[in-house]
Amino acid sequence: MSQTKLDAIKDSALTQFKAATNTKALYDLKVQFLGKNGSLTEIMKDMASLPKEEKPLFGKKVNEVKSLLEQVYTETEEALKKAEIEGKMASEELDLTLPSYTRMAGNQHPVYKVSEEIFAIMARIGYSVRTGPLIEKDYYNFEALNIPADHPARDMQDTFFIDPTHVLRTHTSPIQIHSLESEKPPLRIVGTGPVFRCDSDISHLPNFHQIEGMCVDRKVSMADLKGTISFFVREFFGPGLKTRFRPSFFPFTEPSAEVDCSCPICKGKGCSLCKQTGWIEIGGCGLINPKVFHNAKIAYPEWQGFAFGFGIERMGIIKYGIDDIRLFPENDVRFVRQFLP
Ligand code: 2NM
Repeated sequence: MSQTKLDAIKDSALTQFKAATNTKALYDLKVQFLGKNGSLTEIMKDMASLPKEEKPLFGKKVNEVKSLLEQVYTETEEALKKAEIEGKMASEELDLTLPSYTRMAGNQHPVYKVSEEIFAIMARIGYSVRTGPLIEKDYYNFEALNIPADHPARDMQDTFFIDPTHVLRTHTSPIQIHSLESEKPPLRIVGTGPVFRCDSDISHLPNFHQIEGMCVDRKVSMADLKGTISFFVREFFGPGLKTRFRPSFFPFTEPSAEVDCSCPICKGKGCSLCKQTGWIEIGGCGLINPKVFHNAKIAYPEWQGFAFGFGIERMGIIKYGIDDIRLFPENDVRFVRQFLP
């Protein structure tokens, strides 16, 4: 009886082992026949009912079947594994000659690079950097700066309004107002960051960057302003450059001036950048209007000050000979990578 059963198990196992199509199915069969609760373990329990003299022989036979099945398992497993690997190799073709993915190195944007250069120069004469919100109350962007309600800059045509009392700041001057309100003079700061104007053509971006310096101290004159800007221009563009101040008007400064420097490209001889004039306009400046101090509750004339402003893209255009301001927001790596850190 036990012998017949053993033969049946052996035949069934061999047939099924050979029919297995993958290593997983084969392993499941191994568990089924040779495992801890498998058929062969079960049949060993039958030995208890055998006559004593038959036990050794039957035990031997079970062990023979066990060895045989283990051997057939190992061989079948090897064959299946080989077939599985070959199947994978055929279906998952890998072209080792294909160029790999490359990871491009990052690069400082020229606006960032020019900003850092300017901060470093101004830090040497005691200026530290301030930033501020991009959305400002009408008051901080215009009113506090003595820009009257009917000023053209306050028109919808020139300014992005968020709602009737909030704008995207059109200059970084509101940063100076916040500083005047929250810090105590003497002050030497540069306010910087993006600004926004409804303006877009080949030489104007709706979103560009500014840097504005402000010095507030007990006695501040136009001479201090000219000395500071001349120092800055020589440090930024190179030694030997001249600076020129032309009378102008801003509501927040009195007197006010436009700042020109001798053309750093042709050194004043005349070229296309300076339109043959030898001079190039880089920004504006002036002595802070007493009305601005009054609005910010700073005691004038005990405290006096000067301020100046530059467009960062424009500084880069002049220093590095960039011919189109629209390259700045385009973020083409071929442009950006020409300004290594
Ligand atoms: C400019 C030109 C002239 C300026 C003035 C102030 C403030 F808040 F102190 F009054 N900040 N920036 C200023 C003056 C900016 O940019 C062309």
